[in-house]
Amino acid sequence: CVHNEWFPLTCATQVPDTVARYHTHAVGPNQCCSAVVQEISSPVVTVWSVVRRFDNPQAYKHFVKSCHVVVGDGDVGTLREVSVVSGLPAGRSTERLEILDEERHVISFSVVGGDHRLANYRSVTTLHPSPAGNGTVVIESYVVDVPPGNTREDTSVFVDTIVRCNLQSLAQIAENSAR
Ligand code: A9S
Repeated sequence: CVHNEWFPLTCATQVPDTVARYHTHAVGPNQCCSAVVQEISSPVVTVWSVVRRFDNPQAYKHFVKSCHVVVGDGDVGTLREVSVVSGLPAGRSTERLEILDEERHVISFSVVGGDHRLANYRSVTTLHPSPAGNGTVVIESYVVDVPPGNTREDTSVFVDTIVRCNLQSLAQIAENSAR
């Protein structure tokens, strides 16, 4: 099934169809999907300069201890190996760059391996100029398998929390870099 009912609910701004398309995921019977929206008081170019660095997720993702590119040079298909900070139910994650659109400000990656429970995770992050002023609206949506023994609800609460943390950290970094 294709799931995008959240879209008009979580995004107060008018988003063009070309953008909505990126957040429309095919969701399998044992998967869940959700999205997080974050307002940032910095221009799109500033936020994009942080988000576009597939080789440097630790710049704003606090759960990432280190990251090494294993194959590729930043184009689609590049693989990174991420080490996770201690205290999480994971040690490492192997991730593939799926979309990097420098004009539309879209980045997407999928999880292709690792020792965690988020199998078949895929996210899409898009940046939009905020309608009021020179800020940015970030939309990050994802789809993931519901791990055995968990509910769809557990899974989206867990993942939404991580994504919200990442986007709040992104906001702080982008807002501070402008000062
Ligand atoms: O890295 C992201 O953009 C988003 C998420 C949800 C990452 C999740 C994670 O890296 C942990 C934080 C380690 C949590 C993975 C792949 C699995 C986890 O269990």
